[in-house]
Amino acid sequence: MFQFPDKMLRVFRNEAHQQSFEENGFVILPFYDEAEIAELTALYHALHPKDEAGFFPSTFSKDKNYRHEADSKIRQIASRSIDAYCQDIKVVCGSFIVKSPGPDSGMCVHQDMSLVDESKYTGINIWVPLVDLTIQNGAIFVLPKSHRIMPTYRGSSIPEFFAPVMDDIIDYLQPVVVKAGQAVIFDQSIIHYSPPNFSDNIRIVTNIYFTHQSTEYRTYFWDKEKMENKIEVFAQADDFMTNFEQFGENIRARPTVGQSLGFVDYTFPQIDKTFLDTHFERTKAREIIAKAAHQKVEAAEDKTNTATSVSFLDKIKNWFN
Ligand SMILES: O=C(O)CCC(=O)C(=O)O
Ligand SMILES: [Fe+2]
Repeated sequence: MFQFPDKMLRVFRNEAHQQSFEENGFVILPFYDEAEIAELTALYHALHPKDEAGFFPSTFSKDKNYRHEADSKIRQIASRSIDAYCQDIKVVCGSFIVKSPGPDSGMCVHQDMSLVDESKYTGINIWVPLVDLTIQNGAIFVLPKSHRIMPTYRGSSIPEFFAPVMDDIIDYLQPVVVKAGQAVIFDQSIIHYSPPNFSDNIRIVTNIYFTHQSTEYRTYFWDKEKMENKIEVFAQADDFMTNFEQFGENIRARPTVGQSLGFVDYTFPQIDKTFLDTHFERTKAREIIAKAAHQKVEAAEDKTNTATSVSFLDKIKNWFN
């Protein structure tokens, strides 16, 4: 097992931004102006004329042109604010994350996969909606300060330390309801959750991944059968996120790209309900999310039921059972 560094290497020019980020695991800052929002929205529709159902990040797309164009244009447009806020960093991936209306567009309680050696470095997302967020249309929920409760190696093959309390965590989350163009800049190890989009419109977000200038990409893989208490470490190229092809299907398989650096010990930590209660404040997150879903149900019931709204309604109802 590793320890987090005593002091995070600095990435924000402004000391208050750095402190807030280190303490809470995220910071909210103005990011895109109106022209940039319009340009990025047009870019999304031009690159991806046919929306998919559910939750669809461009990094999962089989359309390489979409992935690459999104990556380069988003980085280019975001550079104004990134240069203003950040220092000593490298930006490695820009992407769109879109949630279509419908009950399948949620993303469960999770931490993002590890992409750096977190004993020294920090992987950071700049997550910016291109529409004003509401609880209904796809706000993100975070567990403040959870980025430092447990050093972990993360990847689809590795069990999460909070797996036994995955559902209970909802009762401690805080909604982050930002306006179009405002960034939620968060540590990839913070626990977060994104409920389904219960509105009638798609929710487009740009997500930009960055880390410290000198950091190399790392990914982590657990072969349960072969190595009970060890994790295999892989060095990956900087364009890993933009090119990786295993996100869609065989995400749990050993990476077919990158270079194995050998094995590290891992204790597979786990927490329970008492741990949650001791470390975090209870919130009304569950109630707020349920209310947003029920508003959708009521609105659909008010309408003369079209086929679409009926099936959407049934799915939302199932989502709560
Ligand atoms: O876009 C969202 O609402 C959440 C995205 C997210 O957490 C992820 O893609 O890992
Ligand atoms: Fe995430």
